[in-house]
Amino acid sequence: RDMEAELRRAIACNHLAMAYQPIVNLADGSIASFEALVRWTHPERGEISPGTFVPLAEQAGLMPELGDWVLRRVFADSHDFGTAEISINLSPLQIVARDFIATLRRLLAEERVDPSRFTFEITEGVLLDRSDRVLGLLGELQDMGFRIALDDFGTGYSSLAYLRTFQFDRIKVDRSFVQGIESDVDAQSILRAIVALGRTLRMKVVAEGVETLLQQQLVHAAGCQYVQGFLYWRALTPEQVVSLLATDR
Ligand code: G
Ligand code: G
Ligand code: MN
Ligand code: NA
Repeated sequence: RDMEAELRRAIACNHLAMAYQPIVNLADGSIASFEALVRWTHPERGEISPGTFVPLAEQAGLMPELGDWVLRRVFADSHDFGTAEISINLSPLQIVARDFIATLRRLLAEERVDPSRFTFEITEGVLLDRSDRVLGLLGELQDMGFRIALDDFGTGYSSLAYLRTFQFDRIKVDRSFVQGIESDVDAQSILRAIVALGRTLRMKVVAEGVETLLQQQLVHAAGCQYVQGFLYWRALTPEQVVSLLATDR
């Protein structure tokens, strides 16, 4: 379709950019890491949401190209971010592509970055078939030094089962839990239980979508140490990240 050709062109012509949303450590208010989020500014139509064009890229078979573009861009940007840690979203279709690991190794060598600075965020979709191949690939990423986070935790129908399938380094609690927390006492209990679960299974727990001070207080009371949301920061340009890091430390 029309949009598909335009996305192809956007990838080729660098009409895409990465934005970086800080993840905050509630213990001291410092920035723990950043989540890399892809942005598309169309010359006529303006900002197009990745919520729209990532699924489009997946349907059109463009995910390997888009995903490779994101990896290279983030690795390149990371040189200006000191030693800051960065999370990168991976599409299931990107991981299972034939040459994903080979491409990743090539990009690592070309951009000369240290894998231990990067966490890959994956959604449950990637584990749906629980194939040995996918688990093997995730293990291979960990062996290379990357960390793996389970994104949108709690929204799928077998989130807990996946924790037995793979040793994740982090879980990101979906924002629907945080946004219910003021009006729903059970939501706080659920968050508290997830934090305890994370601790027992040696994972860091990040709460997403914190928008109000009350939500922060309830999330903190539930024992959660890492938060992300519009209360703190929206996604920043690479230039904004550089100046933020210069003043944060
Ligand atoms: O940034 P925003 O909240 O609009 O993102 C919407 C959705 O797009 C989220 O689910 C997010 O995970 C996804 N997304 C954003 N950037 C990337 C990316 O670089 N790669 C992939 N695969 N998904 C992304
Ligand atoms: O699916 P994923 O967790 O990767 O989604 C990340 C998306 O969440 C980003 O597009 C980002 O813009 C969005 N986001 C980040 N903080 C908040 C928030 O506080 N509220 C809402 N509604 N969305 C947020
Ligand atoms: Mn994410
Ligand atoms: Na999420």
